[in-house]
Amino acid sequence: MATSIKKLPDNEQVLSGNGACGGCPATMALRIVGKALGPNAIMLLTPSCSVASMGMTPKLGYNWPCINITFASAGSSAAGISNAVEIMKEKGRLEGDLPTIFSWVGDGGTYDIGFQALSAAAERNDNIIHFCYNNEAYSNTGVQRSGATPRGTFTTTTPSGKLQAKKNMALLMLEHHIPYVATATVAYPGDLYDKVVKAKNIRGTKYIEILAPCYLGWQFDMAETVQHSRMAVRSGAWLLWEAENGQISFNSPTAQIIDGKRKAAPVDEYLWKQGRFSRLLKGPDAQQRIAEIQGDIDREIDFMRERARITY
Ligand SMILES: Cc1ncc(C[n+]2csc(CCOP(=O)(O)OP(=O)(O)O)c2C)c(N)n1
Ligand code: SF4
Ligand SMILES: [Mg+2]
Repeated sequence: MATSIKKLPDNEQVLSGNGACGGCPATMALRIVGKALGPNAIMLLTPSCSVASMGMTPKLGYNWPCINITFASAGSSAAGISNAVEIMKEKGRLEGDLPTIFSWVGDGGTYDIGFQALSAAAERNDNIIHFCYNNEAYSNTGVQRSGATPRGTFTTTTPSGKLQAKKNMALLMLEHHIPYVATATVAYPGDLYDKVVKAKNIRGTKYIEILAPCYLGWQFDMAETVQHSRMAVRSGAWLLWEAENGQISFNSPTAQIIDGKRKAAPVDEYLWKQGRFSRLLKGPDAQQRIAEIQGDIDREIDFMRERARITY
């Protein structure tokens, strides 16, 4: 059973008054992450909504030392800082526990622009946590497609709906043989909290990806963030899983969908509630395109069920 939201610690690493939109899923997720990591951490950020909304020194919205870096260098910069603090500790120049070094990066920065350095850090198994908050688009620059954008989505660079399926980034990270990989989303805060606590206590590269439904890109009402997050999981469009040392397990309610104990909700309702699919749903080939999206979801569920049976 995941930790109840009522039992989460009181510490707040995300301070009130930052510049994010109301109902921002990235900020919501970061708040939970902060409760799990605590204050002894160093945060790296690449250009994104989370940078745009954090404010400026001395009025930063995040209560950690924060470093803004280029997209291409999140993996290498985090690795460098992690190695530096370990050497400082060895030399007696750092007292107390080592800080957790973590990157907080969007899907554009993770799936696309920063993938190379992240892949290299994971292959070296550098002692970092990479968080990808995945709002399925480049939101900060006006909603362009990314490798995480699902098929059929309208963005400013896919005006007739994206034609390609999204890639399975968490699985790609698992194939780097890192000790911990997990997916999460804001509608299940206890699940997210538990996964971050686990990652914090594991040495090596940890990758946690958080689905972050964004009202701007997905086109729904700001107050509905959590509802969309929950619908993504219930329809199987987002799967909750974790892998410790390569062994995949699924978390509730995805576990019941994978086991066949619960049917995934048809994707139709999930699509209809989001403006980003509206052009597709009004087109003459709507049924065929919905079927393609449902096909992507069904294939991914079948694939992950089989992939979880493989250990090495
Ligand atoms: C090398 C480089 N290319 C493009 C940009 C412009 N840029 C700033 S934020 C951003 C979007 C990032 O998308 P994502 O990582 O998904 O974060 P989100 O905006 O969705 O929070 C882009 C393309 C940049 N700063 N640097
Ligand atoms: S555009 Fe989306 S991700 Fe960006 S600050 Fe607003 S709600 Fe958050
Ligand atoms: Mg994004």
